[in-house]
Amino acid sequence: MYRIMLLHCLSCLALLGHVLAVDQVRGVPPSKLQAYQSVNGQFECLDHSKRIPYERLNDDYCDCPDGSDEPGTSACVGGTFFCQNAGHIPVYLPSNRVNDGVCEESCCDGSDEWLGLTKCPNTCRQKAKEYTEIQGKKEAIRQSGWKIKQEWQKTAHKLRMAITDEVQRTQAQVDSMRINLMDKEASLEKLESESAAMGAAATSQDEADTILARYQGAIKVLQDKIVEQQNRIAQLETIMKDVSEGYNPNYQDMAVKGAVTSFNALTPMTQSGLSDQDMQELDQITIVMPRAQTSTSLPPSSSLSGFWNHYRTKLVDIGLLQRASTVSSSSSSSSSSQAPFESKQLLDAKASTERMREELVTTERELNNLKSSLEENFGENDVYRAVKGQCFSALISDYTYEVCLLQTLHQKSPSASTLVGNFDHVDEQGSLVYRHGQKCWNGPERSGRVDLECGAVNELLSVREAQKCEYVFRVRSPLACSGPPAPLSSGRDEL
Ligand code: MAN
Repeated sequence: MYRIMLLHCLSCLALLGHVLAVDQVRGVPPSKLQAYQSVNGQFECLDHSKRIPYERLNDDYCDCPDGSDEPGTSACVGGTFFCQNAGHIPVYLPSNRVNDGVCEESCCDGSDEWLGLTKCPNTCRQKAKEYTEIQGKKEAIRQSGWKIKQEWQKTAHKLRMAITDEVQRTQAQVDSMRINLMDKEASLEKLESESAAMGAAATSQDEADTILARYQGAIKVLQDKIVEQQNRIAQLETIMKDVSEGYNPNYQDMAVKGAVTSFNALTPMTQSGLSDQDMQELDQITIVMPRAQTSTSLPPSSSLSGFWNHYRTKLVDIGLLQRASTVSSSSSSSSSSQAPFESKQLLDAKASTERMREELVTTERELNNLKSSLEENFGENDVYRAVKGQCFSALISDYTYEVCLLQTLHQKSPSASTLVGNFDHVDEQGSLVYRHGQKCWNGPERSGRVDLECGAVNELLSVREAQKCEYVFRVRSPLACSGPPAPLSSGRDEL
């Protein structure tokens, strides 16, 4: 429509363009005016690609490839129009909004409709007033948010210091635990070799037990035979005694006389090989020495080995056991599969060494957690560290959503509380990323992102499910408030 009307008004447009060119070129910011001055009646496109007669500036025909000859019309595709908005904030509009019959809200001086197709009142004074009020409120919020954020930063600094101390303390603890463990392992190793030696002794003991049982059986049989023979001899002795006392020497029986003479010449019978005391000892040494499985009742290893030596000596003394070397060498292969002997002392040492190892692993894990906490991105001056665990919620549509800073996100209904995610990290934009929430039916695990904007308090503004089970939380918080704005630099287009 503008083009049709323009055809009817070409002469007045040319005139207007020429007049404006003297002091100000329409649609051009003050900072660029210099480049729009006529040089020998020519305008040089801003990309220096060509020069055109000055009258063709803003003539509603696009000459320059970069569109720079039509800053005040909609002739060039993708061009921009500078709206000065004196007294308020200048803006750039897409050039297709120029003279389109609509008063642009942002162009409060009405200069976008300069052709007069629509009458646009200058509302910049009112707009500036409203803007100042809004800015004042925003600034007040920024200030109080910033104040809180600075407090949080101080808290975060203290927390960091405390964690740093804790790292040093835990590191020292880990170092000394490592040394203690090394000592402990060395003494355990010593105990283990002692125990291995003891195990060899225990092996000899097994052999000895077997031999002992065999000999004990044999001795008992012999002992019975001896008793039987003694009884026979006693009977014969009685017979011979009767004969020697009652025979008739007058018969001159030489055989009887010779037997009686030999009987009377016999020395009295000696004792059997084993005395009663020997037999008692034999019974006593049937004690079977305890093995590993009954270790809790074992005597201390030193007394145990003493006992075994005594036991072995006794067996050797009474001739039931060969010297230890011959027994153990012949028996070592048969008992090699048995469990090694372990004293209570060794078992205790093993258990306490294992405990020390476990404690060391736990403390090392704590140390690593502390160290990685110090390396984590907790935002500007570590500020997020101070707000961990602060929770707030809002009822949005069907659910109450809860944000726990640096901890969890939940979606709650009267009947259920669904974990949207556990805190994972702070992304490059400063948003809090939560992951690994409850799995969606037929979908992924829930996850969420918390976008922050400046506010005097923590406040959940909105939640949207950007994709199924992926939620974006909009939160106001002092966390997003910045310090005072930098002073305005000179050479800006604002007035
Ligand atoms: C629940 C809510 C929704 C989600 C569906 C997925 O209804 O958690 O936000 O989209 O489950 O099944």
